[in-house]
Amino acid sequence: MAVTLNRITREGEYGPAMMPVIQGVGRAAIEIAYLLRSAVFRGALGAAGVENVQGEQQQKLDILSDEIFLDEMRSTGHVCAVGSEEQEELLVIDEYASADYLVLVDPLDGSSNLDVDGPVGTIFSVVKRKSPNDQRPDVSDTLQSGREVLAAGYVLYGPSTMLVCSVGAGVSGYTYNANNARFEVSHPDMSIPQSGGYYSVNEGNSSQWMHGIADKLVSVRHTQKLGMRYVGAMVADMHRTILKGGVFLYPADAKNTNGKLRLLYEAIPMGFLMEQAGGKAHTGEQPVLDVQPEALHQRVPVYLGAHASVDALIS
Ligand code: P6P
Repeated sequence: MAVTLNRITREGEYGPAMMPVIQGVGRAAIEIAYLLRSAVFRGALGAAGVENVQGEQQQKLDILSDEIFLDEMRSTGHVCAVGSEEQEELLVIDEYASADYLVLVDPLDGSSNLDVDGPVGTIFSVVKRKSPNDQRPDVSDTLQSGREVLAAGYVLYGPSTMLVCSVGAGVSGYTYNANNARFEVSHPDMSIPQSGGYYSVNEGNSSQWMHGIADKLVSVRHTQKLGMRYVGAMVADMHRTILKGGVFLYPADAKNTNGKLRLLYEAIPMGFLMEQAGGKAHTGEQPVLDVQPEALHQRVPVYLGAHASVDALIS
C-alpha cells in the first residue's frame, strides 16, 4: 500500500494539525502543475504587464498560481490569512478570520524560467497566529522568526511534481502519482550529504559581492571538490542541494544590499527544511531561523547547505 501525505499526521507534535493545510498545498500543486503544462495552449505564458510589490514583472502564471493557492488555503477552513510574494498586503480570508494559522507563500518561484520551460516551484511556511482568534489577523501575525514555524515545504514542478515538506520531524519528499491522483512518498527522511555536491550561485553577480565571498568561494569549491550547478529557481537549486550536498547561496551585493531572497516566504521555509535535513541555514550574520522579521517582504542574504560548506563561506 503506497504511503501518501496522510503519513504527516503521524509526524511530530504538529503533524495532525498541519495535515489539512499541507493537503491544501497538495491540491494547489496539482492544479498549478496542470496549469503550467497547458499554459502555452491557453496563451497563459509571458508577462502580465504589471509589476508586483517586488518591482518585478509579474508573469500571467504568477497571478493565476497565486489565485489557485489562495483558493485552496481558503478551502482548508484552518487558514485565516495568507502573505504572498505576489500581494503587497496580507490577504485575510474573511470567512475564516478566526482560524488558527497563517500561510506565507511564494506561489510560483523562479517564474523567469517559464518562457524557457525550466523548473519552477511553490514555497510555503505555516505559523500559528499570535493575535486572539476573535480579532482580525494582521501583518504582525506573520512577523515571527523561523523558530516559530510549524510546517514548511516546497513543490517542485519539474519532470515530476514533488512536494517536499517538514512538520519539524525531518523532511520527506512525495511525488505526484497521476495514476492514483495523489502524492505518494518517494524520498522518505531526506538528509543532506555532509561532503561533495555542488555550489549553487549566480556568479554573474560576483564582482558586486561583499565580504570577500568571491575569494572564499574559489577556496571552498577547490578544497571541498564541489561542482557547480545553478538553475535560477530557488526550489530546484535547494532540492538538488539537499539531495546531492554542497551549498546554495544568494549573497548581498552592491545592487541587493540586503540580498535578493525574501525572508518570510523563501529564506525561512528553506532554512527550516535545510536544518531539518541536517544542514545549516545562515544569513552571514546569524542563523536564518533566528532573524526577527520586521516587514512582510523583507529580504536577506542566504547560505544554505552542508555545515562545512556554509561555515567556510560565512567565517
Ligand atoms: P537571479 C527567482 O526570481 C528567485 O526569487 C529565486 O527563485 C532564485 O534563486 C533567484 O531569484 C534567482 O535570482 O538574480 O540569479 O536571477
